[in-house]
Amino acid sequence: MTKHKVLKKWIEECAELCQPDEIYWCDGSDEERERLEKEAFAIGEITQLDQEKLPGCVYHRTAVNDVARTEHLTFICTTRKEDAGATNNWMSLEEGYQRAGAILKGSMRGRTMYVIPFSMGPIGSPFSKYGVELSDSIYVVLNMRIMTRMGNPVLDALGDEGEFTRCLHGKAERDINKRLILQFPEDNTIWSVGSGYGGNVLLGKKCLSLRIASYLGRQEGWLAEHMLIVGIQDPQGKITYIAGAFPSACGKTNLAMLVPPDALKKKGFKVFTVGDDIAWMRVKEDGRLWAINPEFGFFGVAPGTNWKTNPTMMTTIKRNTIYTNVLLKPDKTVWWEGGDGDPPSEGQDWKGNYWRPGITDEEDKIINGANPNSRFTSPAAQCPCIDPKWEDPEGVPISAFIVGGRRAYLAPLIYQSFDWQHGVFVGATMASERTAAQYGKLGEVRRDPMAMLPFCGYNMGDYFSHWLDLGKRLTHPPKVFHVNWFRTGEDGEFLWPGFGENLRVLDWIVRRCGGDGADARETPIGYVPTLGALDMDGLDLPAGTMEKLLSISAGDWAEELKGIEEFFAKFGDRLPSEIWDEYRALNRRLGNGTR
Ligand code: OXD
Ligand code: MN
Repeated sequence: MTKHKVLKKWIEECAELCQPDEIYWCDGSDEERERLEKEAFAIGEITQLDQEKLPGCVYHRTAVNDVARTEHLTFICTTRKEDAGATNNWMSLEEGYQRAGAILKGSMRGRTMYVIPFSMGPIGSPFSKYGVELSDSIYVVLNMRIMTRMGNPVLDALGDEGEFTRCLHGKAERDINKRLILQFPEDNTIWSVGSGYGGNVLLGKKCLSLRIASYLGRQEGWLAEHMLIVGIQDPQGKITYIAGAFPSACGKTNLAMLVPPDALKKKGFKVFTVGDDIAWMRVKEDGRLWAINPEFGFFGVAPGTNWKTNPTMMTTIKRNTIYTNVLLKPDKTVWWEGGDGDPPSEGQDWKGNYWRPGITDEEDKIINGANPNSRFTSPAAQCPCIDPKWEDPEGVPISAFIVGGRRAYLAPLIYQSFDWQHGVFVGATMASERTAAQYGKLGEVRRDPMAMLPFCGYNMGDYFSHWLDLGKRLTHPPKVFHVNWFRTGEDGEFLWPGFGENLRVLDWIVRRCGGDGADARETPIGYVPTLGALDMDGLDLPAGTMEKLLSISAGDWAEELKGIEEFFAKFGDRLPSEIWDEYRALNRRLGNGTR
């Protein structure tokens, strides 16, 4: 199987702890998939869907108390607390191993431990990292086959002594009081126990590709970011790659798969998807930043995905897809709120209960058929607009970053930072307002630097320094832009139509990068398009809308600065002085003198 002594010894140790009845090495073959699916059908872990309408698709429900990432049970385990920093939960290594170990102990009795060798990134790419996940869940194996390159080729690539991230996952009792998601960056190790939900248990994704990888990236001089990667082909045929960071519920996956509006399509615009969630980026000899998507599939939120919001994804998920916690229809197909067509007249909801439209609970509240965080897991290769270079081991060159959030009034539709350092400040001050659909106070601003708040595996003050340092090595740094698709008018309605029309904004970005001098005016917060600078062919907005979308209120920004100052204070002396310089410079440009 493998001659990798360290790997074998580690597996023995984990087996000693968890006491599985059997250990099974996953080879990644199609035959294996079929066999494991059959086993999972037999024990009811997954259900086969209608193979004519949804070929290769299966259905799964997680435990009712286990439907989302549990950030309060997620810890960075480091020797020194300050290395995890103010925005992470911290535990010592000893406490982490001891507490999770006590839950894992003997927890796989009567079960099989699957050994899942996987690669984040194309096997053999200088960007890629290998991991081995041990898990007692067939659902995890089936998901990892879609989300990562998995099986024998990875063992071959690891050879006798290749470095790998040690990932141990045990479902245990799936009791929320016995659930821990632990990252040990100093040991290149992840332990996840007590959960069966994707974000907590597909350890290659958030745990490895963001928390552990961001730590490794700092040590090794590269970036692991919570970013989509999209290629925009202009009418001349030139493709410009953009990476974008957005907090959840801001349309990241939709943006990665944007469909050009007709007028721009006719001109020759095309959009290609490289990734929808994670980007790993390195500075190459040419002084540019190159990116890969380390993942192999999409683990996307189902509700709200439909033929209007994301037709590309709708096509992608018609085959070989795992549906989790959506509504199961009697004809063994699936449905979700904000999906297509009328709701079915009845079905089984995500909890497995009988469901029909309008059904209410004891408190008279409408019961959803699908959990709001229900998901699909689907192979990226099935995406109709997947970029021809998405598996290029060398990655794609990034010309621009876009960051953004939901801001009802503050931020204009688009602005460009003055330079790299200012761009890092813009990313560091990213924030999004909570919507009615989210917990917390409506309209309350959650600061989420680079959308990395729950994913940065080390002190976020050091993370800002790392960005600043990396910029010094770039002779052609990506330009940094901030977008806000969510600005509203006095009536509370969105001013900008969003979705495919966002390409008009991306086109302005591309032109700003290409040096054709797309028009902009300088404002205190950065460069903002002049009225008329966006290509509005085929889109008629009511008079005065563009003015509102691009306006900047010094008063609102003065308020914003107070929130930023409060947030930055958390980082104490780990916040780089350059970030405070940018804060003061913005304050000055807004006409508030020095603070
Ligand atoms: C995700 C997330 O699932 O960011 O991608 O939570
Ligand atoms: Mn994400």
